[in-house]
Amino acid sequence: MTNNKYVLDWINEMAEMTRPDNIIWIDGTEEQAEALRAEACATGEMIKLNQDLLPGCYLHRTAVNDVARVEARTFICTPTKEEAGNINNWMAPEEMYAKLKKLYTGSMKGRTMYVIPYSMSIVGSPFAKYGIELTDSIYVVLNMLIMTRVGTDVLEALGDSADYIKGLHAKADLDENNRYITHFPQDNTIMSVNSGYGGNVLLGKKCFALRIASYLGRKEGWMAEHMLILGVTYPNGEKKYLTAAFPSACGKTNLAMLIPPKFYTEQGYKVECIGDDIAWLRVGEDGRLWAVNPENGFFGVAPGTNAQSNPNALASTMRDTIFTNVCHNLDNNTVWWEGLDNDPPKNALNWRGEVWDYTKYDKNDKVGTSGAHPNSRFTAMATNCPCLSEAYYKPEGVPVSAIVFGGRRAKTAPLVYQSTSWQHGAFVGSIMASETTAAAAGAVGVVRRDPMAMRPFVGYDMGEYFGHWLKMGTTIPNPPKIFHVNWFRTDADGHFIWPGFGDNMRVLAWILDRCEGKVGATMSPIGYLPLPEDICTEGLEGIDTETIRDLLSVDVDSWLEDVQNIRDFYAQIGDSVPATMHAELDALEARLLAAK
Ligand code: GTP
Ligand code: SPV
Ligand code: MN
Repeated sequence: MTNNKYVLDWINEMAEMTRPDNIIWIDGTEEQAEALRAEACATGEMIKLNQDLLPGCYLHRTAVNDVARVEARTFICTPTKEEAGNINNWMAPEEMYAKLKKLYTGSMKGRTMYVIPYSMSIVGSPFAKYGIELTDSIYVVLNMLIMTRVGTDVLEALGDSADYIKGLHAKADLDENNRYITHFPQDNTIMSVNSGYGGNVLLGKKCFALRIASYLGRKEGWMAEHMLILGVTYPNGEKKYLTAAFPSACGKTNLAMLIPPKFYTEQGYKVECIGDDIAWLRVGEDGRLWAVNPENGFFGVAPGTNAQSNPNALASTMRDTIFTNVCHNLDNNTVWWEGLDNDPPKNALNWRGEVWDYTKYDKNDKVGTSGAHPNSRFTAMATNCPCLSEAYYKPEGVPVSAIVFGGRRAKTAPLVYQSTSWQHGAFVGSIMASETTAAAAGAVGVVRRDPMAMRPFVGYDMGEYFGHWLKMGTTIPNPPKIFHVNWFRTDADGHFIWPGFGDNMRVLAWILDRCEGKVGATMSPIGYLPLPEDICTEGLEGIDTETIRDLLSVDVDSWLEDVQNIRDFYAQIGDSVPATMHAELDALEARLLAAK
């Protein structure tokens, strides 16, 4: 399929190490994909679902010990530890290569190695970057066919160049004690072994489009961020775009596809999706920041997705979708997950493939008793999404008016606030925190600092990454305004106060009005807050301006506690945290103390 010597030599080298029985090149044709689906069904790797109800849809179950990203086993292997920084796991490249070599050697004996040439963003576009993933998993091939642009045109676009990202994935024994997700930024190389779960093995996604790309972005003067991209169309036809960075399982897919409340749609407002997880951002010739979605599909959280919360996501999964670790309804050979509806299947297998008794469900032991795993996912083509924007197809992307940071905080963070400048906005991003979710292995619900929602995804030192944000600000003549939101404040009983989902439009409307200078704000120690009456509550039941006032309140004592926590976190990152960030933190503390 190619004469590219760099590609062929590397594949030979990897095949000599892993020793597959066959090597198959993935050409991007439907015929080949269909043959692979049939093969995966024959071996039990995938289950073909009811083709009348869910045409082109399949179910896959990962190993029980392999259901989420594994941050503790994810490494940035730069020549020095300083380059990877204190927040990333680091190992010297030679040492990691030696360790991996043992795990890969002979690991594909009796298996087939698939060669997947793929592009992140539109093939041939100026922002496109190419990768080749070698894998022994058909599931990975079929997911990559949805999540990225795969095929011979990628090899043609690459030509004789050595400028591509090498990715090697082997399932090996799925041994969690020998599971490694490793990145060698200097070598443009990603190596993943002993896993079969999405974020660990679809190497174009977090490994390339965030960890390697963030490293390249710093070198080349652009940014790779864990952000959705959406467009709002106004009644007069004008379009505005924003990006938002929320940690894993904190609402990016939902916000990206939101359907505004009636009050807005009746006036002619429309929201369209450009991307739900990753944005590559560059300064345009017009002096604005422009965003492209490098992906081609959605790898979305299934639980909680339903006809009310996210009808667009649900519609996206109705055809040509791969479901992973959801519940299998045996009565009609379809799928189910918690939060889909109030009608759990009575004759079903849980995400482990065991007979499932829905009456035993205990929300305090979701992993043990639920039908679908809390981090079960759907892989659906972007083009399936009813609200996909025309701008999705534009190689130059969209100009960004606002950047929104957000986390899952039961307390402290208000519904929305605005930073006072790019620099202050970058600081607001750097102090983000969120309760942990099932998207990564480990405890759930623990508040941890997650700067820019990128803690697990920065391919170099976190302090340097802050520095890159500050530096980018000086290169954008007309930068986006930066905001912070929190949909997850709870009342005394632990219930979410803000209705969220489609109603988040009410907050987006305020944000975009602020960008246009159309609405006022009050100054607080943390930044600009809306006047409660400026958040529209028309048509909202049980929420009035008083509730909004409460959602916008800034509790000085809990913020001062946060300041201490941020100081500790900055210290953990180390000396590379820019002095500007320390100065912003001191200034925040001083303003909070003055307000006490
Ligand atoms: P990743 O794919 O892991 O990066 O996740 P994501 O950021 O795209 O999160 P997603 O939109 O899939 O939402 C994750 C969970 O948060 C789901 O269970 C949603 O139902 C829930 N969620 C999303 N938006 C809201 C909201 O506005 N309010 C509340 N209460 N929950 C929300
Ligand atoms: C996330 O965890 O942020 C995801 C899913 O988007 S994964 O691809 O597993 O990283
Ligand atoms: Mn994500």
